[in-house]
Amino acid sequence: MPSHTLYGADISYYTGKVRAFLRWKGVPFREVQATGDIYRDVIVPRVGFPVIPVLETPEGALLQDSTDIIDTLDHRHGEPSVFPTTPLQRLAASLLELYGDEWLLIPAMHYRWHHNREWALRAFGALNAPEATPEEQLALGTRRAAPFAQAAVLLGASAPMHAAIERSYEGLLAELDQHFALHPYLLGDRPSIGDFGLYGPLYAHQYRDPASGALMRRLAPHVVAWVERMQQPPVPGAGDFLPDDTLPPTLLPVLHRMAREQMPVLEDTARRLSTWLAEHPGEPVPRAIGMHEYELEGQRGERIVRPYALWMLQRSRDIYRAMAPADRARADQWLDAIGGLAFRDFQDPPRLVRDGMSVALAPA
Ligand SMILES: N[C@@H](CCC(=O)N[C@@H](CS)C(=O)NCC(=O)O)C(=O)O
Repeated sequence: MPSHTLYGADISYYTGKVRAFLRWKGVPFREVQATGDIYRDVIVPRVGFPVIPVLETPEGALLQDSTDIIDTLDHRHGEPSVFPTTPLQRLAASLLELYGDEWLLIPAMHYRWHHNREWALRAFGALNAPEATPEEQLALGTRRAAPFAQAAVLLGASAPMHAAIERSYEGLLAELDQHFALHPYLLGDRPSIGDFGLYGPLYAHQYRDPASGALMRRLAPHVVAWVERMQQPPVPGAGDFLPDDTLPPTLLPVLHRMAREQMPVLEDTARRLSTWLAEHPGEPVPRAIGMHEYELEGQRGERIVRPYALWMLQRSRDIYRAMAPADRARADQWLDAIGGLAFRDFQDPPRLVRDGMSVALAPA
């Protein structure tokens, strides 16, 4: 079968997500490290802005955004799919993708830039200029990584929030460790889109970055084993989700955490985007529309308002809204058990499409 090309990097969150998916799905691909030359010659001219991962199909088409890449290839390459077909599992997997993609950015960026900084600067330099000396790489990495290091704070990891972020992350590790002691993947013996969403941060930052990896090995050996299973699936394409649309009880604390931490931010993001759209008719939506408060472990911080997250949420809301009444009743019971009332009653903004790293109004 002709090969795909994945432009990405070992240190990149969303490249990790896509790479693990391609391996599990058995899609042939080669990976090209996104060096400075690749950004200049391939990514920026063909995508229009600097970003990874980017996937080139054997036909020469470029796909950008881990979510679109996985949606497209999962569909194109057929069964077995990473999207459960039963309603509750499908919804839970989608919510966990959203949690991994958008919320775990906070601990992932915090640990990288506040506990692994020099290592990360060198890694950025080595990626950009593989042939340069270590000193040149450190200097280059320091320049190239500046926006990413600053993003940690913009995403919510200002100094007064550090302790809360670490409490929350260690709590999550403990919950996931209990879960993975009993199940190989989130929903049984097969990885779902939720696993790939969580894997981005938990592999590319929290397992690979040295200080974070040591923490994970100390606190959560079963999470480490899951990361390693995801990294090199023992048998690609094998395994099933739990029967009868079962959600393992050990997943409830994780979903409860998601509902508690991320859902209020999504609600406020929707309110702010609706206001912003009314005040800026016809204008392109920026990646961030101001700042808002958020709360973690009882501590209040500030972060940028990210409309993109609402496009991800819309996918979960579509699954919920399409449910038959009996399934919806089961889903509501389950959402009540995880504190998910805000999701049930979510005040959806106008319908959105993805527009690069932001969103646009869906065509009427
Ligand atoms: N939602 C996108 C996010 C891609 C993304 O943020 N990639 C990072 C590297 S892991 C990047 O290139 N960021 C550039 C930027 O934020 O300007 C996806 O799922 O692919």
